[in-house]
Amino acid sequence: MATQDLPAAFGFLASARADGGRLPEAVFATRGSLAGVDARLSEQTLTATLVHTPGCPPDAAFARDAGTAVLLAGELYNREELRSVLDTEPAGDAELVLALVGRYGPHAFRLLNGRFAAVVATGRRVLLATDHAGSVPLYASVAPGEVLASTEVKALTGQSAPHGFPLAGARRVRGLPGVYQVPAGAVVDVDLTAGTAGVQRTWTPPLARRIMPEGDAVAAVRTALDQAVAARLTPGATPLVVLSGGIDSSGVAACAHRAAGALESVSMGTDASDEFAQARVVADHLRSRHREITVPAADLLAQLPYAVWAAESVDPNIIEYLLPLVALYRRLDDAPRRILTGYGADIPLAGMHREDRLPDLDTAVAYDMATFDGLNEMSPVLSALSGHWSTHPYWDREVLDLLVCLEAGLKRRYGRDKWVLRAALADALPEATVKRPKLGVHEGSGTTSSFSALLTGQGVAEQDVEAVKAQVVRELFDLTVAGGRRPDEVSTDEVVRSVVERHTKDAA
Ligand code: IOT
Ligand code: MG
Repeated sequence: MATQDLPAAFGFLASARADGGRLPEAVFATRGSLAGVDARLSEQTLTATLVHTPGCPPDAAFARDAGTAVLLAGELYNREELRSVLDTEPAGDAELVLALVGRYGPHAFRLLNGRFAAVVATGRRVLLATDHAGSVPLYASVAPGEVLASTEVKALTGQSAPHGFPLAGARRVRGLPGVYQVPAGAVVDVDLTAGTAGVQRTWTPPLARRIMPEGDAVAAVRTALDQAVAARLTPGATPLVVLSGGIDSSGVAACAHRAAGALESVSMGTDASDEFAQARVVADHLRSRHREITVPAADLLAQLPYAVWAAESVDPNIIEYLLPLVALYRRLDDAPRRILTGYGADIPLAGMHREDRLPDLDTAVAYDMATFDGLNEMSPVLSALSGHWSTHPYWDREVLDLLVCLEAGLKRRYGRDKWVLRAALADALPEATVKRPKLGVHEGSGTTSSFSALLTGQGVAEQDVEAVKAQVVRELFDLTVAGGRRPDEVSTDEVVRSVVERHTKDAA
C-alpha cells in the first residue's frame, strides 16, 4: 500500500509528568489507528497516544535520547535546509527536531517551515510548539507536575487531572476552563515543577510591504509556489488536488502536474449548483484523472455537526467555508490520501475583496492576517475525519511571507483581483482560468444561502440571521467538542429548532 507518503502521525494526546507516566484515554475525530508512547526520561515521563494511518507505523513521529523526547504530528517542508545545519542524518521529522532542539533549544522552532504540532519534554521543561500558521491546532492544560497537550481539544475534555494554571498569551477555549490553545507560530515553554509557562513567538505576519517590479514579483511568486507544491509531494506518487477551477486551486494543480508529471483531481458540486465545467477545463488542460462528486444541497447542512466537531471552531463564517469541504472529504472514499488544496490564497491576496481601492485591500489583508489564529480553518482534522491528509501550499511559510508583503498594487492590478498570482500562472493554465473571477466555495455550493434559508424558514428575521447562525455554531461546539457528543448523534435541524426557539423567546 503506497501510504508511506502520509505523515507518521496526524495527531496526539500527550501527558508529561514529573512523577511517572499515566496514559490518558484518547478520543479523536481523526480517523486512524492509535499507538502508545512511553518515554521515561531522566527528569520526567512523557506518555502519549498517537493517531496515525492504519498499516503505517508512527515511528517517525517520536524520537528521544536520555533527557529529551519529541512528539510531532504533521510534517516539515524544509528538511534539506534543516539537515544542512546538522552533522547527523536524522531519519524522521521528530528525530530532526530532536537534533535541532539539541543545537538551538526552543529557537529550533524558528527554523521550521511545516504543518505540525509538537511536544518536547526536556529536563524539567515541556515545550509546546505550533507551526507559523498554527495549522495543526494544539491545546494544553498545565498544572504543577503535569502538562496535558493534544491536537484536538475534545481529547482533553474528559481528563480528570486538577489543571487550570493560566497560560498568559494563549487563548482560552469556550466551555473548557483551564484549557488553552497554543498560538500560531509559538512555543509555550512550561516549567513542569512550578506549572508556570512563558510564550515565545517564532513567527509573526509581516507588517511591512515591499515594492517590486512586476516581472520580479511574478517570478518570485511562481518560484515560491512551485517549491511549496513540490515540497508537499511524495516522489513517485500521483498528487491529488481538490480543484474548483478557480485560480487558487488551478495554480496548485498546475504546479503539482509540473513537479510530478501526472495529476489527479476532484471537484465537488451540489444539485443546486456546480462549477464542474470550469474545473474540467483545467483538468483537461493538465491531463488530470478527474472526478466529480455531487453532494445533495439538502445534505450539506446535515454535515454541520461534523464540520464543528472537526474544526473545533466557533466562527460561523469559517464554518460556512469549511462545510462544503468537509462534505467533499467525507465522500472521498479512497484509501487515505495526501490532498493539496488552494485554500488560504485569498487571505494574503485579499481575494475575497472585490473592489479597486488599495487602502481597503491592504486593510483586509492586515485584518485577516491579524485574526486568523484560532479559527482552525486549516486544521488537518477536516480531511482526517475520513483518514486523508490535507496540505495548503499558499500557507507555506515562504509563500505566505512573500504574498503578504507584496504592495497592494501588485495584488489588484489592471482591474484584476489576485493579479500577481494570475500573472505567475499565465503560462501554465488556460486563458479563461487565468482571467475568471470565482465564487467562494461556500457561495458556489449554496451553503451560505441555504443556511440562511433554514433560519428564515423558521421565522428568524433577516437582520438576526448572522447572530442566530453564530448561536447555532456555538451550540454545536458545546455539544460535540466541549460536551463530547458524537456528531452522528447531533442533528442540525434539532439544534437549529432549539436555538431559534430560545432566540424568539428572548426577542419577545
Ligand atoms: P475557496 O477559495 O472557494 O476554496 C478554498 C479551496 O477549497 C479551493 O482553492 C479548492 O482547493 C477547494 N475547493 C473550493 N471549492 C471547491 C469545489 N467546488 N470542488 C473542489 N474543491 C474546491 C474561503 C473560500 O471561499 O474558499 N476561503 C478563503 C478565505 C478564508 C477566510 N479566512 C480568514 N479570513 N481567516 C481562502 O483563502 O481560501
Ligand atoms: Mg480560493
